[in-house]
Amino acid sequence: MAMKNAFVVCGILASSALAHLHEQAVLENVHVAAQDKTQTWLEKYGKQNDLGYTGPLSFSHLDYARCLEDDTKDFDIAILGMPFDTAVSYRPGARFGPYGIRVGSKRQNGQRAYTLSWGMDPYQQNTKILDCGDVNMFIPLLRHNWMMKQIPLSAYDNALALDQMEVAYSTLLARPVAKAENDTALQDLTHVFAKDGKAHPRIVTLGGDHTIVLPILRSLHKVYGPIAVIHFDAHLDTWGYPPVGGSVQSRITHGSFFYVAWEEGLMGNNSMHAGIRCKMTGEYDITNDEQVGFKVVSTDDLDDIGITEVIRRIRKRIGDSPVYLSLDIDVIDPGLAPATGTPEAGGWTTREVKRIIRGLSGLNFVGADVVEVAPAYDHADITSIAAADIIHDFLSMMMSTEPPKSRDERKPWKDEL
Ligand SMILES: [Mn+2]
Repeated sequence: MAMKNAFVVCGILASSALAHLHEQAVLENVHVAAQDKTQTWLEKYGKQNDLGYTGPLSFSHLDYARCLEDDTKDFDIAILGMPFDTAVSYRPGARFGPYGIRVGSKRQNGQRAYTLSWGMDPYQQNTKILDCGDVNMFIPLLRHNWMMKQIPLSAYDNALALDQMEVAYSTLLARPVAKAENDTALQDLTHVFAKDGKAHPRIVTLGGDHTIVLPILRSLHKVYGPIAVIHFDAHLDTWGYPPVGGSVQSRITHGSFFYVAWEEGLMGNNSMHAGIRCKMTGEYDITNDEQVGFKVVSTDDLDDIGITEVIRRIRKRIGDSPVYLSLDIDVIDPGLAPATGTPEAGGWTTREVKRIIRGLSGLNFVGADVVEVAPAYDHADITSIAAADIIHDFLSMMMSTEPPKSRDERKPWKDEL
């Protein structure tokens, strides 16, 4: 035993001496390099890379461009922020949503994006994804005679804000796609549904309160005609209001925009809600909702019929229509996504929502969003991280021709003998 211990001690001494020599060599190397200044950072340490907690803020560290003013940048999928929150019924704060979701995406990047759930990496699919910044809500100060006048713009005038968002969305939709048209590497059939027969980019929008979907649907309608909607939300958002105090604009809120979209003929009659659990005035709300063109998968339906049947019902109703996916973060339980304007207890888990999204792959998506993230109510970025992760799923979903197989289907489990 004593002999054995002696060997161990010798071993430790030898390895510590080696470690010391190594450290000294590294230090001398650094010293010499600093003295002669011949080695640049690139030569010595390589490429300057952003870490999860460093670098400028763009979604998942993607290239960032102000695409609305710069038409030299092309893309297949654009990330676009809409920092609008002046049509909410309860807590404001979703104007910080695009910023919050980008913060939540900091640990995501294009170098390590493969997941076991998908069996793919959305950044390696011959598809150009670009963060196009936010719809500009710039408020100019103009000199008028001797007075400085502040011109009321979007945060003060919702009609103007809705027009800004529609113009911004339409501007990006009209850009040519980056990749060759009809490239089958991407599940991109936009040219099949577009009235002009051309491929159009797809936009993933960061909200903003849910009202932003009205100008988005107005833009999409000009390109595609009426489309179906898959709507993840705790609330119906199809409530129609009479004008308050004679103001037509006051009818357009984050709880009524689908009703207005229906009045304007922007949607087909085969849309679908998923995750509904809000309190209603009664069955009338559902009758009204069906008139607007929706059917409901409620939060509790998931327990009763299971995820596979939830996915089957949504897919069957949407069929081959071009479809827009809108996800209100309040579809997730407020325990897992507290930072939202109108939280409702007893929601789906983030994992359940992500699994349903995977099951929707292969539908003809023309655009998508995550809305109602209000970071001021967050804890440790939990909601923003969930929202950013869901958008990562959206990218994979929009590029897939069918739902990913489970890990077990891809590579059957074998018990060890
Ligand atoms: Mn909503």
